[in-house]
Amino acid sequence: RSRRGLTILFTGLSGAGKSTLAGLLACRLLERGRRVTLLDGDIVRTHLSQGLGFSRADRETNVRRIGFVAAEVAGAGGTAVCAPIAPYGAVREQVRAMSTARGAGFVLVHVSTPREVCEGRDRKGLYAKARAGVIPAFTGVSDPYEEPVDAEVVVNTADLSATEAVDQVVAHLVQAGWV
Ligand code: GGZ
Repeated sequence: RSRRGLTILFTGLSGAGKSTLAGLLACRLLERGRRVTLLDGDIVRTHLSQGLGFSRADRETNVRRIGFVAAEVAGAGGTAVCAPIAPYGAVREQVRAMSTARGAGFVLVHVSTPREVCEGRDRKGLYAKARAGVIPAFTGVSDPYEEPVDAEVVVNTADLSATEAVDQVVAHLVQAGWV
């Protein structure tokens, strides 16, 4: 089993399933004896990024902060599981570079659930608010999401259960020698 640190970055739209999958994956990795830090969007924006909004600059700052903490964790041999939208490819690349510069691994997981499906679910009613203009600059509606071209794993929760999606991520980690 690898003792190298590892950052796993989930990226995808609001409602795509990132938090669910990140939480399930964290449990699976804990069961396999890895030391895991979960950096979920809500927790990060409450603590690490309190006061930041959703402008391009604030999103970039938020995701870079996540990348910095993840690199610290992974650089020390731990596993950081992160689940921001992370809409910008260049910033995702910076996050990758921060971890690999510390000798840690990096795995990008694109939760590719289509916007129509996320909007159809609309568990939190955010898409409706975005359509009504109540929430401005909402990712996938009125703000960009740059589709990754460099994801190690792509999972679409429209086609897969959460368990099946996490199984695919774990299968990649096993195949790549991380667990
Ligand atoms: C996108 C927004 C917005 C806007 C509030 N655009 O589904 P959620 O609610 O729980 O997760 C979304 C979360 C996105 O924050 P992140 O830190 O992951 O974004 S980023 O990586 O771009 O910094 C959503 C909620 O915050 N939310 N306003 N305008 N999502």
